[in-house]
Amino acid sequence: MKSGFVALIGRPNVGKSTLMNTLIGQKIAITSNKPQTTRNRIQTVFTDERGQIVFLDTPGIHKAKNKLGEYMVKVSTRTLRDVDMVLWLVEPSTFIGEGDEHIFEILSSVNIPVILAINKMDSLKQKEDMLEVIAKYSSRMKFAEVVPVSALKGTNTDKLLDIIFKYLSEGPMYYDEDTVTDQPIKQIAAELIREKALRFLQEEIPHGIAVEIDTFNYRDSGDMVDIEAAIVCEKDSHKGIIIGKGGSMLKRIGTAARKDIEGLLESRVNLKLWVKVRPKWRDSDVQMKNFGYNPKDL
Ligand SMILES: Nc1nc2c(ncn2[C@@H]2O[C@H](COP(=O)(O)OP(=O)(O)O)[C@@H](O)[C@H]2O)c(=O)[nH]1
Ligand SMILES: [Mg+2]
Repeated sequence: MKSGFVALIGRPNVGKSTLMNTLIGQKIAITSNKPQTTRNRIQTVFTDERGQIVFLDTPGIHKAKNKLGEYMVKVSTRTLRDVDMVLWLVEPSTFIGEGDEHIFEILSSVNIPVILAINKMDSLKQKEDMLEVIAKYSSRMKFAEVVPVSALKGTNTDKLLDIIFKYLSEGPMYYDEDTVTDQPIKQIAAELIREKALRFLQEEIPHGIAVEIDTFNYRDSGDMVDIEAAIVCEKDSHKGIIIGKGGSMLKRIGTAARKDIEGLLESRVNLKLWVKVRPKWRDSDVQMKNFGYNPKDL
């Protein structure tokens, strides 16, 4: 059996979390069209007769604007120290921006295979354009393989799994075959709530949001889980927007999150949401730790 740890890296919003979910066939990491959706390292496990791949989804590598941002970049770069392979995701464009230049720099000092996945191939009309993108990146460094994929449509993702197994060595099973993630279920539930807030809210508000689960109780009857959670934001004005007119926004977030959490828990869910203000929590060590973003854990 083959096994190993594979880090997914790339700029925010290239589709790392979407690809990881597609590869393991289950939604564990939340995704959105807002950059910096993923904040922590999320580990998921793929097991079949060939062996086991442990994927590490990371926050995107970007220019940090606050302590939370610094923490996120550190998560991404530290992850590279403990893995057997890197899966670098880029967009199908021949323009290589500052963010990807920075990743070239980071990768120049790693001695493990790097697979380049050019994601969002569904967004390209011309096949020739993809060949140009491949040529552009390949001229810059030696990749183990370069493969165009669509995380959203599932194109070439089986091929990508084949390629990953090809470059892994024989090794032990790190998790039993039923394990899909190291994330506690309570944390996935909190993330699903944050995902809905990210999706429904405009622009700068989502970045200052965290979700705290206050209650998580399975009823004795076994057919209902009671969850109370707080959406934490940085300003009173944001609180008003999150609640919405007559509570409409909070209701929308709650309804969508409840449906997803019911799917996750395979049970009915009674979800109560609150909104709390914690000014500048993204620059507070104590608050960050409170929400599970602890630099000491890295
Ligand atoms: N068209 C297209 N969009 C994609 C694809 N993969 C991801 N996306 C979208 O890109 C956005 C960012 O995805 P996400 O996985 O959160 O990116 P991350 O920040 O790198 O983890 C979301 O809106 C996804 O739906 C793809 O293969 N094709
Ligand atoms: Mg992500």
